[in-house]
Amino acid sequence: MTSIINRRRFLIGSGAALGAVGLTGCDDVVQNENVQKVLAMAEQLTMRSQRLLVPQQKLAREFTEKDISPTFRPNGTSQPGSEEYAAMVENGFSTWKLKVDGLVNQPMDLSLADLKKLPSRTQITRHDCVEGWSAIGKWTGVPLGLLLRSVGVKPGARYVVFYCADELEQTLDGSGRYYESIDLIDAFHPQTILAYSMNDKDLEVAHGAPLRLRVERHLGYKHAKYLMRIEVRDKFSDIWGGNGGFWEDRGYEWYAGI
Ligand SMILES: Nc1nc2c(c(=O)[nH]1)N[C@H]1C(S)=C(S)[C@@H](COP(=O)(O)O)O[C@H]1N2
Ligand SMILES: [Mo]
Repeated sequence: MTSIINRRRFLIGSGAALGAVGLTGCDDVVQNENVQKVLAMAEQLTMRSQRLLVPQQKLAREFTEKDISPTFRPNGTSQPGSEEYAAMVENGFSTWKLKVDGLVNQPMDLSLADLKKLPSRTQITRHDCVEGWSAIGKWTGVPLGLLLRSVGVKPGARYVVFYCADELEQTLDGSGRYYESIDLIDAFHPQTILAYSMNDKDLEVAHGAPLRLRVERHLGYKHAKYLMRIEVRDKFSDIWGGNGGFWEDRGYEWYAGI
């Protein structure tokens, strides 16, 4: 057990360091504050370099088209309640932007159209909810590692925090808003994607439109829906309950590996 944890720590360290090294050749581009240039840069990054960055990561099992579940039940929030979200549904998410900030060299706001221009990955995987149900779905989206290397992860970064549009619990201080976090190992895992499509269609509201996380070697609650912001951080102990996620603040394990 100890050796697994140590190896994980070691990989987190080297992942961040390599991320920073990978950046140096592209400084000119990231200084430019031009989303299009960063997108172009992302396109040059290949899955091969991603594999070199964090080698030896086990893949979650992938299935075939015929395995796709005829019904995939929505869970947790199936319709965020805010007026802001309703307005975005109304305009087809044309005003939605994903904020990417924190310990990155080039913070930015990306539209859905921007994200769809990036290289994508499609995977058919099984979603396992801790409540005891599973379903197989087909997901398409942007590999998170590719996005992170495009914006450039700063040394000292260890986690990626995902902020969502929905409040699962109504509170006065806003602590009922859904959020999640993963470490850089999982962030750079080849099957960790920001999915905008499910079963060959635009992601439905019930499943997290316009963008949700797929982090395939983890239980369902890590797969944050309704993404609004991604923040790269050195810790998460200073966010809300300090445990790294909505359900983690209510007693669930932070590391929900399967
Ligand atoms: N923003 C947000 N993300 C969320 C949840 C939620 O309530 N809000 N529920 C989680 C849980 S417990 C599960 S099992 C999955 C369900 O995904 P689905 O609705 O596509 O089935 O989303 C996860 N991500
Ligand atoms: Mo779940």
